[in-house]
Amino acid sequence: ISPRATDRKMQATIEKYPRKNDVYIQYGTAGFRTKAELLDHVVFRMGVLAALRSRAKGSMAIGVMITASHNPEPDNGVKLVDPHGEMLEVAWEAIASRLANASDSEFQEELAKVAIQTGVDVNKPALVFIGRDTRSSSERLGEAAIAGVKFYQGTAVDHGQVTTPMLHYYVYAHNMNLTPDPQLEDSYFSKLASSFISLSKEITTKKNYSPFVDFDGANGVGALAIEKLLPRLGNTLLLTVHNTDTVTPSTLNKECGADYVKTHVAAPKGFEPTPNKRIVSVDGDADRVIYSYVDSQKQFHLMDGDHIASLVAGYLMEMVKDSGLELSLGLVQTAYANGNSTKYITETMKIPVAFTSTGVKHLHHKALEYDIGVYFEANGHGTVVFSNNARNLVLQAMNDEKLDESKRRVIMRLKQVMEVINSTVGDAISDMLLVETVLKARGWSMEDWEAAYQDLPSRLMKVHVKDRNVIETVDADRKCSKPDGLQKEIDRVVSSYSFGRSFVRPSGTEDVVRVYAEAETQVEADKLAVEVARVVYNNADGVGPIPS
Ligand code: G16
Repeated sequence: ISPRATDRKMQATIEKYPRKNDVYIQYGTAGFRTKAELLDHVVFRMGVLAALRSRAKGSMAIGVMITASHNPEPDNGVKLVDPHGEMLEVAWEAIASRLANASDSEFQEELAKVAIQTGVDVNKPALVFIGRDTRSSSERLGEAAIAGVKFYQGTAVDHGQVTTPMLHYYVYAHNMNLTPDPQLEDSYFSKLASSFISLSKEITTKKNYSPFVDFDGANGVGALAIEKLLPRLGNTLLLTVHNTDTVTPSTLNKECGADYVKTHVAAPKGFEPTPNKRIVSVDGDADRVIYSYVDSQKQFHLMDGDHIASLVAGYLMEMVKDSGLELSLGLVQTAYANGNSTKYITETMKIPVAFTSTGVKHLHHKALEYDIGVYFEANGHGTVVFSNNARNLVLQAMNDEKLDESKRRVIMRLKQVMEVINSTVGDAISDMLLVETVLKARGWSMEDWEAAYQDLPSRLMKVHVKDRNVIETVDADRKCSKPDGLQKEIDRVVSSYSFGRSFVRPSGTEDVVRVYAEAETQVEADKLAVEVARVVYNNADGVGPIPS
């Protein structure tokens, strides 16, 4: 295809996926996300862009994932996966937005400009992997993505219903020649299961650890994936799987799943929790995980991403010390991290914490600055990344015949832990296996884990406004720079609460402004959240009922 050519046949294909309205859509926190019926042209164009990106990356595979993750079923979304399984390079997000917002008649010209600007060789082959969640609109949108890839003369490989992290892994494994394409699924599950089983065999301390877990699949693709993993785990982890209805559209993420459990601070519906038994909830595309349990007094306990981060970082830190390896370890959080978690991690565990804006792409990037970078958003999205230096030192040490036996054992375990982790992106299933490994190694029950530190009471709220983009933030989302005067008002409100902290930011995935508040008691945290939500409502053209 000549990038300058405008062709009638091509125009006819473009018009099969017409841009139905002129509302601007932006590549946000996790790609494009909105009502599914508004997305056909966006997904088609992202198929085109993925083929272009593949050419720009020497014909390596690029991923296109159709999902709206934690959002309600009528929504959908699309995000691109770069060659090493990472999120799309930030500079290309603007290109994606440009193509998505071009009118039908301008699209070919805009595409030609992008091809010239990025200097792609349009004669090179292009390969795009497509994956989708279980939403009723996802199959149709998947076809639109395939049509987009073909439009730009690329090869589309449809991987069907997969979790987001599975697609990230497939892209990485293909480009790294780790496994032949027909075995990608098998390789993903075998890698997780075999490393988890090896770790489980080695760890003998059991004490208060029990292998029985209730798994909440959010009625989404995570429920399908876990069914494939289960037979491979034998009796190392005894999961009872709930919320597996991937056929009835209205059930997805409805009163269950990681986002529901974290936001409502409540057990998922769909089954009766057994007292003190661990509940593992994943979200609609299984890239987030939240632990919880209900005690014998029917009191609910939440173990969110902050707790997972401290558990995992503490274990890794101990291994680094015991191994004698010179490796830097740090943790990355966002403004949503509970104040007490940050205090515990920095003051008690003595692990440095860095802050970034919301969005795993920001955290991932920051985590790469350490040899071992642990990052988790409070909502359960996160993983651990290892530098080349860390990987090399571990491999060298394993082959060092003079190494003391106890150190060798620690290093072997560290290597297996690296294997169980999906470092390309947050992966609920891999994260669960990691948490289970640490709990087993520590011999901990949920109560033991929870005893590490106590969360400050907090509350999350959503405020509906006319245009959420009037709110702009700085300082890793912790301060509001626009509209004028809003931050001053928030500071005034917060100053009258003991241990009060609050911030607001426009969501990148939903049409709302998010409000976070924490304070000394739950009553105060709730009150503070409502007060700040009203400040937002009044200063940023709130719509609908006044927050209460
Ligand atoms: C996505 C992002 C996360 C982010 C979440 C909420 O998650 O990948 O990093 O925390 O959206 O973002 P926002 O507050 O901007 O709406 P998911 O699981 O929905 O893809």
